[in-house]
Amino acid sequence: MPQKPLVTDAPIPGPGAPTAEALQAEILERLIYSVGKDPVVARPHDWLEATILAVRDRVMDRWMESSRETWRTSKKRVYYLSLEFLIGRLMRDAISNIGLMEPVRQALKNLKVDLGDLINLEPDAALGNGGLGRLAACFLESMSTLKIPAYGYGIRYVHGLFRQEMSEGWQVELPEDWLAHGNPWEFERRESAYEIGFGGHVEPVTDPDGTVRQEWRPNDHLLAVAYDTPIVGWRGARVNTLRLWSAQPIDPILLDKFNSGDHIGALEESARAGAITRVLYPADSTAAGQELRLRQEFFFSSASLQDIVRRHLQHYGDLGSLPDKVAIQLNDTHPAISIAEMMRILVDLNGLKWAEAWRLTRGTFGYTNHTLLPEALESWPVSLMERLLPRHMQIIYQINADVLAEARQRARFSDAQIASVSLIDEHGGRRVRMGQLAFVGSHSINGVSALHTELMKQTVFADLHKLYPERINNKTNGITPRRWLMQCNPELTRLIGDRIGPGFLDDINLLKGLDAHADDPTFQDQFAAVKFANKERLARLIKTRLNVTVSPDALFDVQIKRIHEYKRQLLNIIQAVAMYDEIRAHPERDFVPRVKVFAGKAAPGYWNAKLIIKLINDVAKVINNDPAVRGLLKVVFLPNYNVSLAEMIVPAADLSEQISTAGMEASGTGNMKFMANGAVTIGTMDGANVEMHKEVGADNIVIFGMSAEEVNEKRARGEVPRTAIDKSPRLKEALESVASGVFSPDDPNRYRDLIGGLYDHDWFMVARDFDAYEAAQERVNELWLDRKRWYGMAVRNTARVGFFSSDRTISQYAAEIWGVGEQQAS
Ligand code: B1N
Repeated sequence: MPQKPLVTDAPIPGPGAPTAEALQAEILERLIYSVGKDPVVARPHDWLEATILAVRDRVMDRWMESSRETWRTSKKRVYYLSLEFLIGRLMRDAISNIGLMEPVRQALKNLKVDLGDLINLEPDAALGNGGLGRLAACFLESMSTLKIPAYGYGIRYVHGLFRQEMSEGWQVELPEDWLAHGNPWEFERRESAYEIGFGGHVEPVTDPDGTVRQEWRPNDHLLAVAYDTPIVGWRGARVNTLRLWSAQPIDPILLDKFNSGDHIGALEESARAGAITRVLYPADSTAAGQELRLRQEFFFSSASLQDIVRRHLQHYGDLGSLPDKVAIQLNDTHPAISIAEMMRILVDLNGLKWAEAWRLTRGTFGYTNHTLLPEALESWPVSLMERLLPRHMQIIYQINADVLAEARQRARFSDAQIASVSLIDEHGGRRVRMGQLAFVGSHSINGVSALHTELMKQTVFADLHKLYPERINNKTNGITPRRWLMQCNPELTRLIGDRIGPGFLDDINLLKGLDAHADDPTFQDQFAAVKFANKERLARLIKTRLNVTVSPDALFDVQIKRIHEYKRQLLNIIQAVAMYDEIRAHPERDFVPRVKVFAGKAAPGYWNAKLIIKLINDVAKVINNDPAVRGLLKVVFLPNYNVSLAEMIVPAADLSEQISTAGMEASGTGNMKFMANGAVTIGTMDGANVEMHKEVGADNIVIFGMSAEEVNEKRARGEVPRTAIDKSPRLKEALESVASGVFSPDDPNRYRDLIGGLYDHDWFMVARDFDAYEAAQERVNELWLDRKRWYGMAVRNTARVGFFSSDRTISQYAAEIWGVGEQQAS
């Protein structure tokens, strides 16, 4: 039976939407003339490359037109500087955004190739760790969709985030190799190469007119070479550029050394340069404290700023208009050294006066903070900075002197307040605080959810906020509905389109129209049928990957995200143990069948996180194989969580676990993806959950646990968790069974310390939130059994997700921070 065309396949405006036949010819041409393969012997990767090249061609005209238009109209440009871009696969995104899904599918079918197979063959570009990197990718797509002239600047890591495999339930890290088959999306720009220096010394030089300048004379040089990838917006609205820098040696080989027989030494410089962009640091919500990381940060900041300033000068001829034509957004502090580098470029290289340069810098930069976790706040030893970036260290001292003088004179700060706003941390070894540097050098500092922004004002930046009260603002995160609804859930998209018409594709707020259908039994049945089909698909994947059979009739209860103690996967798995005990204790009773799905990577050096993965797998093994469970509970851990796996799991979820200790998850964005796909959230009042609760209404979300304030109080009082455990027999039993080795008979003490930590201090409030969590899970069961009630909630979640579109987020950045583009109602 021919498939009804996807609603997302509305052709892009303008003449000449290509037919399947035309696309077929283009793909063939690419295969023969660019890939160099005879169709008779072409392998799947060859077809993938040919298809990407053909699609890329279809984007080229718009790309060039976008850039021409920005030049012509002298529009302000946005530069999004991020050490991470977790873009995932690009082909389906691009094809869908230019409205060619069905013709490309048909073209390939004529060539006896399956588009779905090719989509799954594309490597998943994992140039990021988690939410922060994925946010940058959603923002790029939204900026193109909203026709905002923008560049993403990042690093072209040869190896993205490690591949995760399981060895007897333990995480093992293997190198990721997304470039193994080449990258047909990118254009190498040898002409856009910049010299980057490190080390050396600073020398005062006297100009002919008598002024004295500081000149940095680095003793170590390398090149930053640009690689450009087009990022196409919805319906091809605009095509922006993701520009990634690759480090290369200035001299690829030292011939003298080579000729004298030192063949390895001759390549040393090349290897040292290459090391800078070789691997992504696998740290998530932790500061990576390595010299190489600082080198990465400076390398990429310097290359990006040189490029930005060159482009600006080329068009406008002077730097005075920088804040009017350029907005630079710092994605966390990772590119914060850019503040000092911009000052160096303006003062040392372009002869601007210090005060003027500072005004221009501040007018140009904005800084987004993504975490309050103390261990994630970046700081670098002064000694390291002096050695690697001596001129920048001088500049930082100068900035600091100015800020501290202002704090003393204008704001009459006490010594304690001075110490807290200082760019130099004097406790222990002296260190440069990158958060403080980013703050003072920016006109806007934003948090990523309402709660997080409030806490920023009260905690890390309390004194800087007093000094500059107009700077902190909130921009609640969002996700692109193209990837996270239309592409990953085409059946739901089709169903919605059939009900309320296709307008929501262009204005996600129109999803609100679904509210009126939320209690309609026919619509509920259709919604449930789509969910069921997605669950069947996930069940097949679980069977193939893990050889575990799960029933799509069960409630799919999903927690997928980085593994971290504050995200509390431990709370979830302990609850699974409690449920296991309950099922066995009551063989006569009915229970709501559940499948608990986990996925996520642990930072390689984070022992407890890795232990939690092992615990999940140990518990899974026992529960999944115990006939006494009667199939009422299954636990699965899907390895190698990445964007593509998320696209598969999210549409199949009934329940979304967003259970971080309140006050610790800055925003979360997974929560929004589940909401879009009609999962009900069980969550704490943390991060963006607070705003989800407001948008979806208290009846359509299951909230539990302590508030951020209560967590704070309990911690301040130094209250011991033991009483909470003693008061909760079910928790006690579950903890004792884990601690005593019921799930780890091969090593009964494996979890003794992990569980012991819950008795001793329980920083993350696992024990003290347990009873509330269980009660909330009980409530979920009741709701699930009332089918009408459940699907009413599910539909309302999808209907009310509009606020969490990254189009809304980006419109707010554009209007309130960057001063660009048409404004869009939020
Ligand atoms: O950024 C996301 C938020 O939705 C999450 O709540 C937040 O945890 C995440 C050091 C980080 N904060 N900090 C990081 C990443 C890498 C690294 O090296 C810190 N990631 C977040 C988007 O706002």
